[in-house]
Amino acid sequence: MSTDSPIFVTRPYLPPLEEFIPYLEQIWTTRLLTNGGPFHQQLETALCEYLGVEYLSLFTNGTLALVTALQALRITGEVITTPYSFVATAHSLMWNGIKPVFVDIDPVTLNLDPEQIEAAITPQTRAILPVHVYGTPCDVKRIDEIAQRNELKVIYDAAHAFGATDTGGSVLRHGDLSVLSFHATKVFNTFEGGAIVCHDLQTKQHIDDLKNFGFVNETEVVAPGINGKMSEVQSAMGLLQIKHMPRVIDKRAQVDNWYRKGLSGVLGIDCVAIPAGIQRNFSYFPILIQPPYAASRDDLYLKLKEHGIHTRRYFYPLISAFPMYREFPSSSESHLPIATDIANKVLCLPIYPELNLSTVERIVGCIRSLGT
Ligand code: T4K
Repeated sequence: MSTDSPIFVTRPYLPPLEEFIPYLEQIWTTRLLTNGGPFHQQLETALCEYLGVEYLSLFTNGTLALVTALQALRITGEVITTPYSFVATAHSLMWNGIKPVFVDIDPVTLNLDPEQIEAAITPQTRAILPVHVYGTPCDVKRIDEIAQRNELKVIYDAAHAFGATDTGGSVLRHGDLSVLSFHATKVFNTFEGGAIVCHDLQTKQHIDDLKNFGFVNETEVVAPGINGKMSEVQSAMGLLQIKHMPRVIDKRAQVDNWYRKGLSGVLGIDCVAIPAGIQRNFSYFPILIQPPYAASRDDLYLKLKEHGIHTRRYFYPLISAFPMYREFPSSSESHLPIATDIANKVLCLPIYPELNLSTVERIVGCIRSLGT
């Protein structure tokens, strides 16, 4: 048993408290607490600029943003998605009465395998809901081609992809819509929070109406919308967090680099590959564990926990293995061999800006010693 204080998979970044007080003072003065107040408006503008996107609607969390994104495009029927994600991805479909159709993932990127998508399309298919897992961009070009050829919409679950870019710019520019999460555990956090990125003002206005119960003015309601609004305290936190983002991402990059160096040469431990031309956000540090490493993934997970190192098995179990999904024909393990294999091998190591070299060395030391 470890006597050191526990190390968790993440530790939310918080700017110095004194920098937040002036924002709170302003809220206390204006009494504008929510419903599209001034900080909310400023944050939408600031995020568009920071992320390099044109239109963005803030939400109170990523899950409501996903649910609303599907409603905004009036998606029904079946949607093709990945089983290798946080359960909110598929839950957003269920909340809309849509049937998820799971297809397998690519063994390198761990994202939806475009090869498998086309075979899963039926006359009921209306959209594809891929996830940029760990912030690694999907094969957007091929997904786009498949969607165009089959007249399908594409909504990217970009919960992990804040600030990630490919050679053409923000990964959020792809698809019809992209959905972000600003949860406490994310690279950029507003405690809870999320957003939908879209390409035109009309769609943004529709999304804004949907997140406000469907009101278009004081007396008219045009759709059964939800309350998905981000509050002024959350928005103020976002405005302050943006100022710290470059340093936060640099620090994360350093931790990523320490792990890659420290774990190189450990047989049976693979760091997930870095695709070329991608600017990452270092949101997670997943490793894959397999023989000849001496311990199983679950043994390593438990042993590290005994040492006070709380890793997470994101994403095990697969979404398709949860009771509300496992009866779907597309959920069978034989249909999802790669995702099943990866879910049994993956472990996400602690990564956050304040993680120092000596702690990373301790984590790496434990992994090295348990593997021999
Ligand atoms: N799509 C994808 C692909 C997602 O990954 C997510 C969320 C969503 C959609 C939905 O977005 P949101 O509706 O959440 O905005 C966490 C998060 O709750 C969840 O946001 C995230 N994905 C998922 C991957 O991870 P848990 O249950 O693993 O979190 P929890 O509470 O165990 O936190 C992990 C560790 O972080 C803790 O051991 C300690 C530390 N922690 C956590 C919190 C919340 C803190 O130090 N402070 C904190 O406030 O789900």
